[in-house]
Amino acid sequence: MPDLPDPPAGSPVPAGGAATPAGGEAAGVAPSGAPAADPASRALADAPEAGAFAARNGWDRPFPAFDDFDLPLYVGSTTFQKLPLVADPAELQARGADVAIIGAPFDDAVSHRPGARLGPRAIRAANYTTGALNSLQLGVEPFAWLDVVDAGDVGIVPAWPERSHALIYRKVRDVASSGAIPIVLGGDHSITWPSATAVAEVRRPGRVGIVHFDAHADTANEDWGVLAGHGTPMRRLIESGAVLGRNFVQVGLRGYWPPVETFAWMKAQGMRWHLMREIEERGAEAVVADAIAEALDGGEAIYLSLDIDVIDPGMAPGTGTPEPGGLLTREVLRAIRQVVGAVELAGMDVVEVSPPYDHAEQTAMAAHRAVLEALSALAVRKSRGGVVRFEAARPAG
Ligand SMILES: [Mn+2]
Repeated sequence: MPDLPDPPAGSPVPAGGAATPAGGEAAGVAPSGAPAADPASRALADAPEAGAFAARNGWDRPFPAFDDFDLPLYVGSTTFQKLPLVADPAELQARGADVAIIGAPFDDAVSHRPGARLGPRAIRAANYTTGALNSLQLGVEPFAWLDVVDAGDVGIVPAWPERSHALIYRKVRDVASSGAIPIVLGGDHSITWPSATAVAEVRRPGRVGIVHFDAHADTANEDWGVLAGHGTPMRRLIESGAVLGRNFVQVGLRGYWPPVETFAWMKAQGMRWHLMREIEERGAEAVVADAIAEALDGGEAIYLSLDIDVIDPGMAPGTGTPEPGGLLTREVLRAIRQVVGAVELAGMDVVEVSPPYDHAEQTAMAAHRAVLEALSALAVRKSRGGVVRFEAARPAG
């Protein structure tokens, strides 16, 4: 905190402690209503000069001003870390930003608890530090190296999933086409279908691998007959040709879903997955290292999809389909540093944060830090002369 400047000479803090309210009893008002003759009088005229009370109470001191960027996160602008809002694709293109945060406040496709539509706003607000952040784990100030902006939310309306998915696809494509890395805040996991499709289309279909952290495979053919549920996006990505099955790697699966026939389909696509049991036995770091190699087996860059329910619900309860027995928050944050530090990141999403089921913002904070860990790892890459932006990007259109 900056030091307050010294108060001006003759600081008008009332002598003798608390001020007596003006006009109060025994305030020394002359019977005629004329100004009191006594210089110590606390009385004011009926129409005091502007600022008279400020001077009396000490509110005319030259207090410091702060940029919005440095103010607390609960004050002022509601963008991610109070970063500049750059929603216009042409402006984004001209600016040449490294990363753009996008909100996808959509949860019409959930199978159980709703609420993830409120995720982007909660994630953006879930921090107590602002300004020039300093990553202690990576020893880098992410915003000193990266130009990060907030591209705003997709203009979603409720109960129109086809429109929502189309608009998510368009906005992510606009951002990716500008060369900036899109980091999308969900929203339920169905948003990964349009989001990763857009990134793969800009980068080159079939050349983007996916590392997908989740308790669930999300590779069902349909949820109660619906093809675009939050249990189906990974199958749509592979079926449509946006992503190859052999470059699609899942980490953290556990629980009692999906059924055996779905795993048979996944195997037939060449997909690879790492159960929670394997992480328990080998440790997260070794498993994530394998996942990176598998996703890059033919891929050039990686799209990272983080379903917050990969974290144990004891640490991340604010989610729609909680599955006990998951990763620790610290393991997930380390895994993100590991992935982003090792590969070219093409895009990322953080999904399934449902604030109504959260406690003490712990799930929103985990999601927020997941984004910061990715940004910090990108900053390390750039500080070492590495590539962050996608320079071969084609113009939006
Ligand atoms: Mn999921």
